[in-house]
Amino acid sequence: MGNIIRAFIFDLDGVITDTAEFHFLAWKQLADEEGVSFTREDNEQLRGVSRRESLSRMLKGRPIDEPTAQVWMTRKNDYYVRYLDQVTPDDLLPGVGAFLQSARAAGIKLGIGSASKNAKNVLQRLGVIDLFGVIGDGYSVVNSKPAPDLFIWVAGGLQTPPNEAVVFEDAEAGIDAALKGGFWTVGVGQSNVQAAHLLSADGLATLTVEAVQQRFA
Ligand code: B16
Ligand code: MG
Repeated sequence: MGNIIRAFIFDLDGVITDTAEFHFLAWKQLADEEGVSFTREDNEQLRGVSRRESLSRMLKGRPIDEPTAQVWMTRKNDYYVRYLDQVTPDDLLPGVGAFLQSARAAGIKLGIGSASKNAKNVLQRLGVIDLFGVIGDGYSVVNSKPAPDLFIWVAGGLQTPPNEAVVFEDAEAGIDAALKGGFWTVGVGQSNVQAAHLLSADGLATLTVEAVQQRFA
């Protein structure tokens, strides 16, 4: 008998919406103020990783004491949260609204697994927060992606084992986390990564719920 897919768990930034530009502008402001060089290319290394790990990557090995790190992260987040005021339902990535509605109509449980401590704020502004039964965010677990803990936490909340759930992720750290956790995985915009449990797609606009279910059945 094949697998029954009962739950979909979505990463937020890069899958549901694209807040990477706001993260970049906020880190860039902090970096400029502190005389640290930081480019758009550097920002690509920060996708999907926690705020603390993002700071380390921004600093590229430059030492920082922990109290200063905390102050700098608070400053970056203050800048970032100001940009979130601009987020509206129009900022859902293409195909996301229709895909979520059709998954719900098919009786699939929906969850979020985001590294961001701002995930609920963003989902609220996008107007989709009520579609998700469980929201795992930057407060939910200690070990962030690439540890599988966050997705397992969400799957537990949805009362669905990993082998009956699909994770949708754009970042390498998140794809590693999902595969390590034993989830079926859709790699969004990651056509170069290949694994037995992985389906690559440009975005939700190019997928249907049935195609995802059939791929992992
Ligand atoms: P915050 P995701 C991630 O979101 C972002 O991709 C990453 O750039 C960010 O550093 C991380 O959230 C933490 O965000 O500073 O708001 O807590 O892709 O896991 O939805
Ligand atoms: Mg992401």
